Amino acid sequence: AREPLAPGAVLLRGFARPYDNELITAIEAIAAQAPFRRMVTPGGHQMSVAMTSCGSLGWVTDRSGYRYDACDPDTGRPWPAMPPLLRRLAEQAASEAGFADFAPDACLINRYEPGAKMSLHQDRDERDIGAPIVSVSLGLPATFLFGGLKRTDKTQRYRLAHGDVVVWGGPARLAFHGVAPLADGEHGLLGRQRINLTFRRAR
Ligand code: MD3
Ligand code: FE
Repeated sequence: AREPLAPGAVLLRGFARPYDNELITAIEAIAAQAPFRRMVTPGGHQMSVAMTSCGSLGWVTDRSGYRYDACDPDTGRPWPAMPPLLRRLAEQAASEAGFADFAPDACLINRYEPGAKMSLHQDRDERDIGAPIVSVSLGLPATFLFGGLKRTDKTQRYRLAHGDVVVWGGPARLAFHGVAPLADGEHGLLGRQRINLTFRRAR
């Protein structure tokens, strides 16, 4: 079922559920090679969300700025490859939402523990803003904040639950968005955490 959230944003509720166990196994294998870490923003704040990446590029931040890089700065090695299951899921979701030839080259993996949040921001480090971003939520539910093109625009709240996939393209692509502090809870597969995958075309 396709639910439009906003112009350009399509929610596919439960789209990833049939693959949840395999997705979690794949994420564990990625994290064994490129461990989750809490990075520092250019402003010097340590993020509450722990991150890793897979694919030919990974998103990183440090005191010098935000960027996509082919190597994990913590290990010096290339990011783990994007498992075919993850790539296919992202391509299928994009296609359901009207983006026929989405070819992600980066998958950022965010891990939230209770209390972790993501402040309002835009995703604008990708070269081709015409490509959508596909997000996959696993584990504990989160309150997602979705605003407008200006930071001060009013935000709407949506609950994103285990297995939900959202495709963000068109006019939604540059909207400000964030995640409210994660409420504590226990998820049957992931325990006290939420994992979010975002598939991107970085270059
Ligand atoms: C709307 N992640 O990694 S996913 C991010 O739940 C990020 O971890 C959040 O924002 C998370 O950058 C939200 C949903 C999402 C992702 C990218 C977007 C919504 C978006 C880009 C543009 C507009
Ligand atoms: Fe974002």
